[in-house]
Amino acid sequence: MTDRAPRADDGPTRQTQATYCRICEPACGLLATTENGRLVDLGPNRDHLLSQGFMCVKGRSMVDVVNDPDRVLQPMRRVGPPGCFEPVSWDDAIADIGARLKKIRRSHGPRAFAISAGNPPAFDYSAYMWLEGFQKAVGSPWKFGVNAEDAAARQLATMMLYGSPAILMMPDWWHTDFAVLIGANPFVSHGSQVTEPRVRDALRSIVNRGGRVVIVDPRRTETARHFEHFALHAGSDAWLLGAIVHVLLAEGLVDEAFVARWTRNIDDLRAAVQHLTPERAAQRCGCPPDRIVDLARSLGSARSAVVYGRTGTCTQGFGTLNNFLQDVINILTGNLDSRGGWLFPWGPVDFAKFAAVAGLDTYGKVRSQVSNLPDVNGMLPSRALAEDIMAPGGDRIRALCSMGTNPVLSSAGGGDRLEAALEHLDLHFSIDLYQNETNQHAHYLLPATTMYEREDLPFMMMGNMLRPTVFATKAVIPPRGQCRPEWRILNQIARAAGLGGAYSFAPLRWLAKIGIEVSPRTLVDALLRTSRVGDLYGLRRGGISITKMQRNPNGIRLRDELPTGVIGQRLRTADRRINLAPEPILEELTRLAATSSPDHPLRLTGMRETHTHNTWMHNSKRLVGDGHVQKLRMHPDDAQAVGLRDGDRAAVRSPAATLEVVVEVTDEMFPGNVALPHGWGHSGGGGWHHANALGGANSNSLAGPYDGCVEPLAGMSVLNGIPVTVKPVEAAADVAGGSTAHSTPAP
Ligand SMILES: Nc1nc2c(c(=O)[nH]1)N[C@H]1C(S)=C(S)[C@@H](COP(=O)(O)OP(=O)(O)OC[C@H]3O[C@@H](n4cnc5c(=O)[nH]c(N)nc54)[C@H](O)[C@@H]3O)O[C@H]1N2
Ligand SMILES: Nc1nc2c(c(=O)[nH]1)N[C@H]1C(S)=C(S)[C@@H](COP(=O)(O)OP(=O)(O)OC[C@H]3O[C@@H](n4cnc5c(=O)[nH]c(N)nc54)[C@H](O)[C@@H]3O)O[C@H]1N2
Ligand code: SF4
Ligand SMILES: [Mo]
Repeated sequence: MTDRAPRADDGPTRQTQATYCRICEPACGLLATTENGRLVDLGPNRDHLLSQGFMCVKGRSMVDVVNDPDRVLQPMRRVGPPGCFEPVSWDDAIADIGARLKKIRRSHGPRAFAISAGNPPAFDYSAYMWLEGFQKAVGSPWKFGVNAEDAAARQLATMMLYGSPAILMMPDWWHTDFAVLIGANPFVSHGSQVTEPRVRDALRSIVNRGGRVVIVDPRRTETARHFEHFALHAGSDAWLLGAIVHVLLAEGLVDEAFVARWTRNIDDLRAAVQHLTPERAAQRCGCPPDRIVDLARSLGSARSAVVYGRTGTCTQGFGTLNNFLQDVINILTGNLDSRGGWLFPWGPVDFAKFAAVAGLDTYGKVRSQVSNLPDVNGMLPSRALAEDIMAPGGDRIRALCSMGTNPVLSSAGGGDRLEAALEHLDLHFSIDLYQNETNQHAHYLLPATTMYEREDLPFMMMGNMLRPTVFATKAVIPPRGQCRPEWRILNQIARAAGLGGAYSFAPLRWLAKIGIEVSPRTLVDALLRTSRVGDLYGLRRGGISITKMQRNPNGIRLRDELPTGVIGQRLRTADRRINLAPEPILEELTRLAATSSPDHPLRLTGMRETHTHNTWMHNSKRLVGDGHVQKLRMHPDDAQAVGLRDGDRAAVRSPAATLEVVVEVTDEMFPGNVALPHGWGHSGGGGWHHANALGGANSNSLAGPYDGCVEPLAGMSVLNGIPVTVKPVEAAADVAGGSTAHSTPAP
């Protein structure tokens, strides 16, 4: 460890320890300062091999979360209406949950139980593994989560192309000559589905080498301001991407040798994009056709190029098609598996193989009961949870374990509906740091440790790095109050329910029944030590283990760049080729052609802000001050057309609901498009007081239900390109009251 010895002026127990942040994907190396066992500061770590001194304001604000007086620090049992809880001992809570789960499982079968999983536990090396184990131990097929508001479309496109939804392709930004980012804002998000804390430097390096970076976005974002901005209408990306493919094929800007060796069905693809001319696409995108042709030619002629997309193109009416076409551009131009292009990931553990062995690389293996929405990588769209709790007939969900999630605000399609449905559960226990809008409806709140109260390593992120590096941390402080790590809570409940433990593999559950509890450390250490870079328990000198990684919290560099020329080993399709024209994609292209130009005035998109993080960091005043207002961004022309000025209150109306918000008039918006940050509208009962007081509205209430609010292939929630009208509040007769915190269903 790099702990330094205390100095005289430090006071007796002031210590600094190298650790890392687990709020978002860069996993920045940080220095944590503690005083008498209390976390007092988090600062940048210049010696960390990946972040090299970078950290953001959210990372530092985690001190406020750890020490937050509003945190739940002991188990709580519901004793009245939503949000009404009293303390209970761990023993009583676990015994009661176990007994009730056992009874429900016996009377109604394992299908009466479901998991609801959120984003933060994905950053904990053990939490998701144990949740999976708990689900397997109960024997339930149902895991709901926020993947359909995030990455399911990416994963499904990857499965269609390369044979597994668990392969996560990487943009080689450190070496490319031409980068197109579509629907991503890494200067704010810090990069997603790629772990690279120096993402700004990586993108700037392209320009410094004489290359180009083009940001395709309806908003002139914080990233777009530094590079070339290509503005287009929200939801029109499939037209743009399809037209680029059209031009590449029409003008022969294709790596024929690569395409002949590794792909099939290029002629079917050619026929399917025939109608996607730059002229037709330009009409839909709202941009000049020449710009599309220029972009296609630049991509086709660059020495190396890579198209990368993220949530902006995933959470759309054509999310899977968008992702598929992005990759087709990388493939046709010879940039797949080639330096500076779109690369297969590399890490100690090959996640695609691991997922295949563990049976996790699924699509449509299970479907939600009422709406028949498919799982992707084992996860069902969160929007289906409410209706499956209320499902008519005997097969409804009666018991729920939710962990680190807040779908009342984060999920599309009706927080109100979900809140009502949650009241119908016979058993609901939540493992979280806070009482939030969702778990205020639970029967039990079980307090989890924060990231600084547990040992950890970036297990999920290890395979997403542009510069593969491993590191691990010890706990920085002991658990606050009675908080426990998620895996331990799940093991204890599984045992109380007579299931042994929360293990995916039956032999481990049997061992647990006779009192032998295998820990996450033992399991993950075994995976790492026997991996391609593992120490093989002493047989390979220089190999890794968790102990060695904890001794090197600044990182051990495994490679300086990702490998290329590995496609032969990495494709998981049956014929070891890429099908450029699978049937579902051809059907989506037909559906795209049949869409008409929208007749509503405006398209709504989402956006992220530097100082906010989904729904859960709004209780930190350092991050979100008292004066913070959630604002709808609107172009001056659009605002003027309906008589709105900066700071006015406006009614935003979608086919699903109407919200009242404050308008920010800004020419960063592409005319015809408005943007509203998500994660607001807090009403978490006695939970996070500052967040509750901040106001704002739940943007996801606009996202459905209405006809066309779900993408058909991956079940994506349409969060970008929602048809809306915006009017001054006094002109909108259907808005109730003067509060921004409530939505009214559209008549
Ligand atoms: N500060 C901050 N950072 C975060 C988060 C946060 O909440 N706050 N959340 C984290 C999480 S969970 C994730 S998944 C990542 C997400 O990482 P990103 O996807 O990089 O994050 P966003 O800022 O949502 O970027 C999406 C972009 O898509 C644009 N967009 C919207 N609609 C369209 C469209 O129709 N077409 C195109 N081309 N673009 C469109 C938006 O204007 C926005 O700029 O961020 C992570 N980082
Ligand atoms: N309109 C719109 N909606 C969106 C998005 C969008 O771009 N637009 N983005 C979507 C995306 S990408 C995501 S990832 C989701 C996020 O959706 P969710 O995961 O449902 O919500 P979060 O706000 O991340 O909050 C999760 C909860 O985790 C708790 N938590 C924090 N740390 C820990 C921990 O260490 N352990 C445990 N057990 N709990 C913890 C917090 O207290 C909080 O209550 O939102 C999605 N919703
Ligand atoms: S960028 Fe993400 S990982 Fe890095 S300090 Fe900020 S919140 Fe933490
Ligand atoms: Mo996310």
